[in-house]
Amino acid sequence: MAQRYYIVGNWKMNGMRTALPEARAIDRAAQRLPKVEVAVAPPVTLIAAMREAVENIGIGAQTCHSAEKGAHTGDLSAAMLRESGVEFVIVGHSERRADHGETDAMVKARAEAVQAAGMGVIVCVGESEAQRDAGEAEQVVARQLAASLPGSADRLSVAYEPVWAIGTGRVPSIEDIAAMHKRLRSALAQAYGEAGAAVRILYGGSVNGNNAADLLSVAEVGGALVGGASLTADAFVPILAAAA
Ligand code: G2H
Repeated sequence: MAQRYYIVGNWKMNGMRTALPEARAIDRAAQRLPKVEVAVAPPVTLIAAMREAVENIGIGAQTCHSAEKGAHTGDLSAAMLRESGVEFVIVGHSERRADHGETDAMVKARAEAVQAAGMGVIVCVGESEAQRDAGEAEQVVARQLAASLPGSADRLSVAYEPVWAIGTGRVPSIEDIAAMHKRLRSALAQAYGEAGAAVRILYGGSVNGNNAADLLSVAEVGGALVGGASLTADAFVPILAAAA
């Protein structure tokens, strides 16, 4: 049976209430494409309104704290996010790692907190351009993954996002993506045994309506994490159609 791709829009720090019509249009498209699992992670400020606005897509958050509660000004716990209507959380995005100093250990703790709150989690990993140029991409990403993974494969997805491909319009070659995803699959088997086979590995970094079909055709690519091209239905729906 053909696989059901998981296509996740990461809205990052974009979207006010004026973006709700885009969410509704994406939701209508998702209803027409039941073979695709569609989700969007909007800014936290939009979660409640999106919960009201959509029926056919999952709603996620872009990060969370690992603690249950406490003196962490500005942070949100996994339980708080779940109560706000979220079904999954992205952790370890390279922008969080770079802008907020999130380490592999912090990412692992956050992933475990998300799972403990009963939600799905997407753990992001990816190499820098210098690491790719030095021929170290696979080792770096495998090491990052091993240190960032939660103890359980429960409702876990992994997103491979080369840092140099994020928002740049550049993507790795199909061969490089295939090699990396194969490496990640074996790392998941090492971490979880048979349970690792159920973990979806998404590709992220400059995915758009023109390249989605090629990227999704790569072995072990189970979906996509999409930034800029998920902000409007016009840009996102062609990616969903490519996954159908
Ligand atoms: C990578 C991706 C979404 P974009 O960060 O996670 O963003 O598709 O804009 O490169």
